[in-house]
Amino acid sequence: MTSTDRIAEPWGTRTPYGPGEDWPVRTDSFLADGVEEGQVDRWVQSATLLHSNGDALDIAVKDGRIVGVRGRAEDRVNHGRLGPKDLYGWQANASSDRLTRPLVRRGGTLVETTWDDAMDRVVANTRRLLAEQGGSAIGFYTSGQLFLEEYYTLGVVAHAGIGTNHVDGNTRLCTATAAEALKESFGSDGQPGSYTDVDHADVIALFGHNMAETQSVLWTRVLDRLAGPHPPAVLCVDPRATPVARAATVHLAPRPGTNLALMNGLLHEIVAHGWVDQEYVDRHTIGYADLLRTVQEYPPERVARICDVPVADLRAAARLLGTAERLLSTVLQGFYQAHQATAASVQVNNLHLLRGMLGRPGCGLLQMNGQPTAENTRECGADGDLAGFRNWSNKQHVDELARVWNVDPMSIPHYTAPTHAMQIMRYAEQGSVRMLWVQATNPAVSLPELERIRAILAQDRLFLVVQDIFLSETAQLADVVLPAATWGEKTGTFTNADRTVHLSEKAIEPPGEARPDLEIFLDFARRMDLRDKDGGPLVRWHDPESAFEAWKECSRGRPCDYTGLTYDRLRGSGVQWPCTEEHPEGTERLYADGRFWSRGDECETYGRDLATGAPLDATEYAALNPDGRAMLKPADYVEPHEVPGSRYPLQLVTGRTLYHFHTRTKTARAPQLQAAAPDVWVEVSAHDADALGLAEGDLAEVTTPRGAVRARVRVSGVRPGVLFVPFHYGYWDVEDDDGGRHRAANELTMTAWDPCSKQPLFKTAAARVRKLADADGAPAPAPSTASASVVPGVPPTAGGPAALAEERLPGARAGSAS
Ligand SMILES: Nc1nc2c(c(=O)[nH]1)N[C@H]1C(S)=C(S)[C@@H](COP(=O)(O)OP(=O)(O)OC[C@H]3O[C@@H](n4cnc5c(=O)[nH]c(N)nc54)[C@H](O)[C@@H]3O)O[C@H]1N2
Ligand SMILES: Nc1nc2c(c(=O)[nH]1)N[C@H]1C(S)=C(S)[C@@H](COP(=O)(O)OP(=O)(O)OC[C@H]3O[C@@H](n4cnc5c(=O)[nH]c(N)nc54)[C@H](O)[C@@H]3O)O[C@H]1N2
Ligand SMILES: [Mo]
Repeated sequence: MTSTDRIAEPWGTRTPYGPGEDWPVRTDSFLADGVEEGQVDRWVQSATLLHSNGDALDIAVKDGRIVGVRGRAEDRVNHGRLGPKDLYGWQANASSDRLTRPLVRRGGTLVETTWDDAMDRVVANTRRLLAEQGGSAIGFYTSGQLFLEEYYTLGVVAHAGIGTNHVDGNTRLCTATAAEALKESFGSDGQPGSYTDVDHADVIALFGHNMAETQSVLWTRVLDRLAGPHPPAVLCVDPRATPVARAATVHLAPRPGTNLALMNGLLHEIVAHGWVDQEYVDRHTIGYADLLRTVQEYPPERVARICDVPVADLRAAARLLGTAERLLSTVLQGFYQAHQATAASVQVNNLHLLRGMLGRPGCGLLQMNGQPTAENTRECGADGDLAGFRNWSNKQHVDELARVWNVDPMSIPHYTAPTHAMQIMRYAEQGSVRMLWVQATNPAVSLPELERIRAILAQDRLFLVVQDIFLSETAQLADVVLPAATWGEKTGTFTNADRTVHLSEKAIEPPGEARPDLEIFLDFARRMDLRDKDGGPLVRWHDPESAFEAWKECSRGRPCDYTGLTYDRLRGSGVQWPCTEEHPEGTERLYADGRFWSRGDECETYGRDLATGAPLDATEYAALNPDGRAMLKPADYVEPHEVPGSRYPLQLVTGRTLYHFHTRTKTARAPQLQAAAPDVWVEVSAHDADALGLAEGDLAEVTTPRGAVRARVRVSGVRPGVLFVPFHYGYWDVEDDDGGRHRAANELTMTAWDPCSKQPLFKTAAARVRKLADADGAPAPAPSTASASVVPGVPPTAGGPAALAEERLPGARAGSAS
């Protein structure tokens, strides 16, 4: 065993391997100070929850408390490895400020109450609003961080029980574009690729994805390939000097908001050089001629001007993609949180279709997920879509779902597309949504234009229910707060970005009266006395395993078929769906046979016009794609909503750092993680810092037309003309003159979204920055990852003795000293 400071060395020790070889095992663990592995009472199977990678781990339990975690060597996803958030993040569970009793607002303040009182209020308001206005008065805003069983139950309750179309998740901010891009190209959601594609690829391309910081164990796999024989070439498309960019063979740092132009330029070169797999295109796709017409307009010189990248780099990137034998691509928020999100992400699908790079080892396409369980939100229809990737505008699909739920098809709202989260907020603002039930998400920090969001959530006329584990910024605005149990305290399954399903078992009791989210939903259904069409209970299950069994029936015959899985089967390694009687081992890659879920009677959607988002109907779709092929859909580039001008001369992008998760309710309560990135910062390029008289550590103010944020200046490798602010810092943990309301990146972002996926734009806004005060002798509180200072002498981030974690390398004996 080796002890490593995993704050300083987030990816740990290299275990190099070559193409087609198995990724070696390396077992990572971190236990509370003074606890030895031999003293642990029990190890309880689970997987990581602070990103979408689904790294399997065991939770160490001693005296009824969580005392640490250890990666599961036998799991297909991580082969034992864990990242920094996984190693240290579990400490938040035991935080002394967990919510332990329900709260209700009395005379303006939140006071403790009983479950009966809290739930009675929720039920009374639901009944009153149903009587006065019907289901459209009630909205549900859920998460990508609950378990499959919870989403499925919520979906049934909200759609068939309450009968509202206003159901969405924070997945709208996260992977709505992944889902939409997959639907547009392949007819249905469902991730084509597999993480094992890293083992085989000769080119790995990351589009707007800082994998090193956001799926750090997957990046470890890439690093191990890079350290081994015949390493893959890496293409990075990101305006910042991320760790991915530093490892890249070619790094394109485009002007933010120009992804579609860039992709069209790359496809132009692929076509012009004859790098198209014409046989694949002819047999399996439609739309080639249209695509050709569009990309013809994007020669490299034009694209280089739009994106402001060197034309030679653009050509080099196209050559990598065009000559790859096994191309693995990943796409994430640099593409998804932008104004032409779906259109740009679809071009990555087009790249794989043109090159015939699907369904073979190494030829992977990962329209990534971000949150641990976002995949399940989508599958179960807790994002508003119909459960099992069913098409709300296809009567047969609605009828089928109604049969599974034993309800009248008319009781499942499907008269129009499900209301997306930003529209639910708009209805709440206008007053037609009068009750909003928020679970496991913190919109008062994570939605754009926070001043507006706070005003909406704080309205007297809106009955706000918040189900959380801490008194988040959102919970502080609630009328009723329901204390939830979380990971480690409840059982359930969840599915990662490569369709691997993991079981996470309860390890310890939740604190106080906190209850699993599933129990809260079941209790609500019982108290509401929700019934099916024969008068039986609408929700016929009573615990996680029976909920899973019910979901299996709903998934039967659909792309995300879980019928071959059981809880018992998941004790061991995770398994990739579809998993059926015919494919009991699960399915590594989708579309290996060139068959897509895109026939009119199968597809999840009839698709949209990529430019306007206008939906197609069944007839138009049938004419477009009669044989159920993959669809090559082109789109023209248009400028972002806000472009720099004289008042706001810069572009602001927001995003993440390695050590924090979202609004930090968990990671700020893990001392090693909080110390690594204790406060907000703004990244400025050396060029702009010079021009604006800013230096490392100065206090600055970033302003957009929506608001202002005060942050220390980090002079980083970000593209000139671009500012970066992490969105992790809300105000629950600051006490100052304005309650910390100058810290959140979303004070700056705008109310606007992609026309197809309805995903908000977090990555392009016009901004300016000015100095407020000189540095007080210290550098900015920013870590040395993508945010590393380019100023000499700024020390790299380290965790010290408190952050020493163990690594057990191949060949090392358990328990032996290093
Ligand atoms: N450490 C950590 N890991 C996480 C999370 C976390 O909070 N912290 N959250 C999880 C979740 S929910 C998600 S969704 C994922 C997100 O994971 P990522 O998408 O990797 O993270 P982001 O930092 O949001 O954005 C990625 C990159 O997009 C770049 N970018 C900005 N604008 C543009 C543009 O116009 N074009 C291009 N090509 N790139 C651009 C940014 O510079 C940034 O480096 O991470 C997951 N993993
Ligand atoms: N500016 C900007 N804004 C962004 C982004 C960006 O890149 N830039 N990214 C967007 C993306 S991709 C995402 S995913 C969102 C994330 O945004 P949020 O979902 O708002 O962020 P979290 O902090 O993860 O909020 C989860 C909440 O659930 C609570 N919680 C944790 N576990 C449980 C549980 O088991 N049960 C219950 N009931 N509650 C629980 C936590 O305490 C926390 O309050 O932010 C989006 N906003
Ligand atoms: Mo996300």
